[in-house]
Amino acid sequence: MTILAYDLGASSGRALLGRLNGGKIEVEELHRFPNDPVQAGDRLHWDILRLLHELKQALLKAKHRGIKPSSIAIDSWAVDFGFIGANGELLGNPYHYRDRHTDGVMEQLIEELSATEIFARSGIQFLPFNTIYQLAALKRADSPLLREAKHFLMIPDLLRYFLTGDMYNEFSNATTTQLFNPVEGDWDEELLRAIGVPRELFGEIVQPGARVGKLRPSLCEELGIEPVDVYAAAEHDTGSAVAAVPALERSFAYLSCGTWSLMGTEVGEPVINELAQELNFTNEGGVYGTYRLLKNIMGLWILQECRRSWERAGNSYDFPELVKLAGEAKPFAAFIDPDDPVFLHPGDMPARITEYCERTGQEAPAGAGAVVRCVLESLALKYRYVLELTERLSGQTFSGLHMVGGGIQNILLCQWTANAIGKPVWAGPVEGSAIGNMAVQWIASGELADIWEARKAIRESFPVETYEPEGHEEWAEAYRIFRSTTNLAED
Ligand code: LFR
Repeated sequence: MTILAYDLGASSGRALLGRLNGGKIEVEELHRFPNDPVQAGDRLHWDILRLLHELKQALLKAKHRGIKPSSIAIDSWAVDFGFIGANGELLGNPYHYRDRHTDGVMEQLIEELSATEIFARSGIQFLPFNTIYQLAALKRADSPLLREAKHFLMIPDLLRYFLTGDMYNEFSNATTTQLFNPVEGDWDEELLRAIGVPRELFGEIVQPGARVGKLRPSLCEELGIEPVDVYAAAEHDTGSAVAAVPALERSFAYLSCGTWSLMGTEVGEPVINELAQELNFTNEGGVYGTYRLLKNIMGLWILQECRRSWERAGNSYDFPELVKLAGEAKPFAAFIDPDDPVFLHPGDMPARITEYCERTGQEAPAGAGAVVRCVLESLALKYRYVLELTERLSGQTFSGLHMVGGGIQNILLCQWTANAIGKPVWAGPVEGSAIGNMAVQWIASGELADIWEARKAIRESFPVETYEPEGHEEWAEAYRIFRSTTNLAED
């Protein structure tokens, strides 16, 4: 039996086929496609109908190969959404979370409600693009979308609705809105009241593993295929990625490495206290009652944007080339804090790195190799910082770090992370989110017993590369300089 997982990232999407064979998982890429946001006028949008088109292309490819998946699930990046109107149709095109319409809104809402109140109700870290601030921004701008909206659906909810005709809000993604109250286990009416968005827009919350419909008859007819069961996965890609961490021990640290770097640990209960708020950690809902106590780190986004800038200037590099140039550049020449707000929005990243270095009294890196080296070393050092915070907040000590996701193909980053944290890195699997998505489908259909059996199967099915730390002294010294130039507080 073959299952199908759709995993949509902020820069590309893919459809993977999965099979379970004597406890071993086999995956195969069926379809891969770019996910290019579109600037239209003043707003940055997701091309949601193009994404739906690509989901259908995957179904057609399966059909042409004579494959009928027994189930399907979708995961994607978090926080973004669309509205459905009274006639059941999508209103407008979903905005991209990096759009500037939320500028300043988080600060205003904190002023009105207090950070303590928002954090106590949601347990979610303060990121300016969280759904709560996007909705508040729409309300403040008196958006016609909000006036006409009847249903709020997050990106995978929306695509799933297009596929099945049924509307549900999936739990892991719902938590990222910062409007879900994990203590009450439902949408938070006070926060919704505070932003002036009607509670009625928000639907029933379903858990990862719930069966949430079948491909709708009109779609089956259009594509000439049979109906297939659709499940909710952990529809937040990070939730699926952490489900796929091949850990043997119950307490482990992970880094889900893609456009974003998400670092933290899995916990049984949300950690909502003063320290978590002060360190700006989040408690995102996960699979089977777990939460992810983690922190967002800007991640490979900065390099993706550098690459686009160089391309616009007529210099095209691919990633392996950039990593090679970085390996040849001078070590520890300049540092940035990847989480400085100047790196959040799309734009000329090399110029922003230069400005950052000038602002902090450093010589700016010159040339692609030096820039990439600066970014990768800074990321590795920021990982050490956040790992230390994770240990402090969770009261645990980790013997190493699990890395999953596309970013682990960058072996320099994996090695430098091991060097920076002074502990081994275990890297794999690359397709973490898609595999975690599949694991939940197999658990739902009874083919795997639970998440621990799934993690064991993942461990036995995919290569996990170990990186042992090297260069202890130099990295310890670099960390000291990184902390003082980037002004990161002492623990
Ligand atoms: C990673 C991710 C992060 C979320 C960010 C924005 O792909 O889902 O977890 O904070 O994208 O949605």
